Amino acid sequence: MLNLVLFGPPGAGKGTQSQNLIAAYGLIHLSTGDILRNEISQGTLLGTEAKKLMDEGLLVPDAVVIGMISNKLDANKEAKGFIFDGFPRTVAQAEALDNLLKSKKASIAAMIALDVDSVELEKRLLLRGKNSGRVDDQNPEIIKKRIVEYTNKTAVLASFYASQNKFYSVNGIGSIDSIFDDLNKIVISLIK
Ligand code: B4P
Repeated sequence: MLNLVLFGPPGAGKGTQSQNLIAAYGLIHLSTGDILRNEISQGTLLGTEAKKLMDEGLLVPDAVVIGMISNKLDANKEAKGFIFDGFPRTVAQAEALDNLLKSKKASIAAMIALDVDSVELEKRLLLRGKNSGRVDDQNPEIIKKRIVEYTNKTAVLASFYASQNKFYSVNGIGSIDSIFDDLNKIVISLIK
């Protein structure tokens, strides 16, 4: 089983590169952002509560996203592996993920970070906000708040996975194809 965590600040290209990795390796894509947006579009109670936080650029409570991931792992018992996109985002989520995978006799092979500076992030997210209508991508103040949430709560996960010798990083600026080539080299080295 090949389990990868794609890591990086909001707008780094995690969702974009996940699509390339799925096409290449047949992994199941678990994006907590997409799952939450799906709950919002279906008007569930969870979605209504999550929307308030997401629109403000804040993280959704750990227990909510850990429960969602646990359900998805149970629903995909035959998977060849998973790409975790936007999860874990806190140390509590990373520890919960390790425990969930351990109970299935599996583990994370690597966390791969996409390295992108905040000027480029803001530019990408505002552009997506214009095209997609995503509320959290339209306001520069909300985008800054998301980057602060990342710096305060998520960036520390690089050392969490580095301490397990599972941390890799690639330059996330450049063409989507050239970034994928760099990601792919790491994945090939992992499955050899
Ligand atoms: P997410 O949906 O995870 O969104 P993201 O971080 O903004 O996106 P990503 O990095 O995937 O960027 P993408 O490829 O789309 O989170 C949204 C919110 O959900 C969070 O703020 C939080 O409230 C909540 N949430 C989600 N997971 C959670 C968790 N685990 N715990 C708590 N709360 C959680 O790329 C962005 C843009 O850049 C796209 O338009 C793309 O086309 C463009 N792009 C990509 N690569 C490019 C390149 N190489 N060059 C130019 N543009 C590029």
